[in-house]
Amino acid sequence: MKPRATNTLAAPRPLSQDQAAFFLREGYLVVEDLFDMPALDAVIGEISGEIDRKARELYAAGKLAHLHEYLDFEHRLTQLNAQTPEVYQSILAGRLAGPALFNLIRHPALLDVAEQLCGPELIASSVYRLRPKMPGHPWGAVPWHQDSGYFEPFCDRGLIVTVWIPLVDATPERGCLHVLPRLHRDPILRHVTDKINVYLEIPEAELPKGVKPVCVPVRKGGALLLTNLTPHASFDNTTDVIRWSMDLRYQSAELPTNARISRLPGESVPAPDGAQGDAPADATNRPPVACYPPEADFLVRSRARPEQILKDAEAFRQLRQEHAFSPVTDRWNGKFFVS
Ligand SMILES: O=C(O)CCC(=O)C(=O)O
Repeated sequence: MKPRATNTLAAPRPLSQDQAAFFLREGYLVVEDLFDMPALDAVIGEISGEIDRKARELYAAGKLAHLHEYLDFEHRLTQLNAQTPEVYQSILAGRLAGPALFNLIRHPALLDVAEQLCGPELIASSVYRLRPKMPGHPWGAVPWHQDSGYFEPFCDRGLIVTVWIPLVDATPERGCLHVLPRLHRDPILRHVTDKINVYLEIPEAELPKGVKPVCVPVRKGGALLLTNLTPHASFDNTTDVIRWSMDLRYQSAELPTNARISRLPGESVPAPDGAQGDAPADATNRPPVACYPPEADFLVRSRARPEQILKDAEAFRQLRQEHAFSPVTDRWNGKFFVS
């Protein structure tokens, strides 16, 4: 993957040269102590509030016998899920879009890092996910994949940075991420539907031989950065603590995006006819809409069009809710996957 040019003017440089070089060489980087605890605790409070709201709704409807209201964030959902999968499913699919989450996506320390890697016209990619990895849950383990496996082929060659943020300490026992380093400059690997029909996966036989997976624990407050072509996976959570995490993504406005922004003179959107990425044959006349069209991107930092930055939490909620669904190219002949 060709690293995108970064702004050399007054851009903040939160990553040291060694850290940035490590990321570009290895395809991943752990940044310790990126977040202040109040920012993370506000998100935890928002998620806990949503769990409580949904649990009470199901309790009132007679679908839940026990609220387990005295259990903490690290344990409550497991007990609720033992009675009904509905709370877990609503959190997973709920597209939580509250103010604390919005503020985390716009957290200045995080945007400084994203800007350093992606450039100054910074888009928050539509793809952000909340992952309560419950002990023993079959959806907890995520097979080897590259995030680009889920995105439009046009965007394979651009950089979309995944920022994986644990909301509890992510240890090997709790199922932290594993990565395959130094593969992100190679062409994308083939993906297929996984055995439980939930995720995409790289078939085991097609995983490059001789590349040793790296287990990457991350403490609460830190983050793991990945490129869109870095193969990664996570395995079982063998503890009794829910390994809560979020994954956010950032890209340059120079990549296809459905963010509501005006185009600047000379700011190019790659053509789908092979100029960038591996556009499928049937897409030659299709304009690139976004790297992930099903959901809404938005501008989070800009020097060239600061008035178009999304700053209002309610506008964020509305944007996410009202976005007209548009499918992603079915490049692996599978069904539509959302994460
Ligand atoms: O959190 C996990 O276990 C998997 C995360 C992941 O695959 C991703 O962020 O792309």
